[in-house]
Amino acid sequence: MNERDGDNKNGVELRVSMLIRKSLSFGIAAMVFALGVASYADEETEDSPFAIVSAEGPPPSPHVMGWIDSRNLESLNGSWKFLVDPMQVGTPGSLFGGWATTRAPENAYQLIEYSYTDAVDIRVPGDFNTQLDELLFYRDTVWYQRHFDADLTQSGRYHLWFGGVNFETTIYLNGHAVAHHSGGYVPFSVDVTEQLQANQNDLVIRVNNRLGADTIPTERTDWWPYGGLTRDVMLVHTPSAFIVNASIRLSDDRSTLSGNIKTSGMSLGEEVVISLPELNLRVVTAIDDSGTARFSIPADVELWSPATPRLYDVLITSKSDRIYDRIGFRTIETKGTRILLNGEPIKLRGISTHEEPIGRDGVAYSRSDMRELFSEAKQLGANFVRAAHYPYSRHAAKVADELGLLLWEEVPIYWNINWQNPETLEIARDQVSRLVERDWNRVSVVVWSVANETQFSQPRMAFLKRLIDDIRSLDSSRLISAALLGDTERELQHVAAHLAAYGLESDIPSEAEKQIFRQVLSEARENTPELHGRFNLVITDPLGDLVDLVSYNEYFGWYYAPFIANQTGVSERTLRKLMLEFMPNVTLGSVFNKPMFISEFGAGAKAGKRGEGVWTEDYQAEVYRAQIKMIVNSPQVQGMTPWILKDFRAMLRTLGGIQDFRNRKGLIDENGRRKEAFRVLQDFYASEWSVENP
Ligand code: GCB
Repeated sequence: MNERDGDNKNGVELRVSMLIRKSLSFGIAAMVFALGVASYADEETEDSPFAIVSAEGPPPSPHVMGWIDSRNLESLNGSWKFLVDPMQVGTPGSLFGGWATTRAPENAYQLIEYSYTDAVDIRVPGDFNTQLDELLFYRDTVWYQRHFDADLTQSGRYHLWFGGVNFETTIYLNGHAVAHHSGGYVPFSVDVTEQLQANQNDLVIRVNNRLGADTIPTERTDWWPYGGLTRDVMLVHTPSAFIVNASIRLSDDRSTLSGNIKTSGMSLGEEVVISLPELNLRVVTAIDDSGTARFSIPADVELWSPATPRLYDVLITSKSDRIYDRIGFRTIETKGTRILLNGEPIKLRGISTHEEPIGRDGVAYSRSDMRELFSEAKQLGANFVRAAHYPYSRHAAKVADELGLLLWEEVPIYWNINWQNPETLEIARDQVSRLVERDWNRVSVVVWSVANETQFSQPRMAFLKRLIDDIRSLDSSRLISAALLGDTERELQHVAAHLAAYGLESDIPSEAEKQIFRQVLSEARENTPELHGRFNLVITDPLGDLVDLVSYNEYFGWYYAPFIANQTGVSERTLRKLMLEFMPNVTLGSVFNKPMFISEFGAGAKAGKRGEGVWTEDYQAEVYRAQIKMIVNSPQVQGMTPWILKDFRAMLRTLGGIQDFRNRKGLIDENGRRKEAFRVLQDFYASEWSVENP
């Protein structure tokens, strides 16, 4: 035994005796727990092949490893072993010694209270909530395990690459905690060259999908917070000197291609070559002292657009490395209240989505899932998709590039965020920069959205400004937006006053209801705008100053009537009927000289339910008709993404027989059955409103 071992042993013994003494006052269970901790600590010698460096592990590489599909990869997708751990007993240091490695009893007397060998199988990628019935609502710790071999005959570096893990994870390779990451949905990688073995690598991943007041998103979301290894897992081999990531874009005047190539291990002055064979372009550049190579070259490219989704082969090579992708080029900008794609005005005929496939439960994780979902958007006549409310897998933007769909990508800063917590801000900044670094070459992506329906406050402004500044410094070639909420209380008061005035002229309300309307009007405050038959809803949220596209979520025809009914006592039926008639008299605008965008409107309908009233396809279709009239009457509005393409799972939606934990605002149901409103929107998108658009 060498001196260091001796020291360790004494240290362990001291800890054991202190823990036992402490535990006596708490009884046997506490003592067993103390021994559990101590025996785990005993394994923490550096000589042990399964030494745990720390329970949490270091952060992953700070930058996204880009161009991933062109690299030397071994997929670690497939069947993994899976353990559920609601009591956190697998956490290293616990009573059971932690589950960070695969262990089996050495003899009949050894007590080990977990086994990966006998555990259930689970598919990666994919959420765990919908793979095992009992886990649908589960929000806590789980463990994944698999073995893999690595070909260590090649020199260079090995990296574990994760497309996204929801929501907090520690990666253990051969017993070492090699990385810890918080914040789901975005890719990260870690260099594991030092920990990798040729045979039988033991990869164990702890995932916790619990969300709280300080996480992003927070606990309360109107979508399913699918947990687990929801995206691809891969072992990537690179040379020692390698290209980490690269961005390439077209200049605003559409004359020049320029970009940055970020490298690791390359020396100053080393050559990097960028080529676009179809354009006969080849640029030679060199690494600067920050390890980055930059280039800029005149180019006459065929522009990408929804009508002509032209992509080019782009190759980047160095002495030791080579990466490749298919990339398109276009410009997007705003001019006053217009949006210009490739210098031409465009209206965004959009639809919102969640990352769920058609006809199967759970998260959409494959390219074909995304192709099927986005093809349905194409069938609708859309040229734009709002990928709400979080980053999707990398496949989404690739499919959109190919199909010719413009894309809005978003981070899950949704409803109530703890704006004042610096750790929450760090998670958000990490999500934003990883999303941008992953998709900055995706021509389809034209909007980065930093938030959805967040209430005004100074801390919120500071938080979101930080994110917007981060994005602008990483990528200035796209529009920034946020789905705003407006001043809901004031707006509802105005809407109520307008409906009252309108209702007095109508046959719909009863005499008693008209009496209430008179009362509402006489009580209408001074700040109610003139009741001249039109209602101009004007967005004033100061966040509008910081974004390029002023987006607004509104639910005329769906949510507003029950609120007003509760306040006034007028029946919801009357209010809904009046509202649908009144909506064409509403104009949506903002105080900013910027394009406005309706990022949500919608109504719930159960597919196949026909007739009168809410939840019917007929009512949903009526809401769409009225919304369309309202939007056509709003000159500042340059596009929209109604809520939503497909019914989606949501814990908020409990109504049995109708919702059954699904939000029913889809234009198609979960199996792809189209509702009447699909046809209404499809007809509109084929109409004159969008005729000049590509
Ligand atoms: C919203 C939210 C969205 C919800 C939707 C609804 O405003 O942005 O996440 O799912 O309303 O259906 O209420």
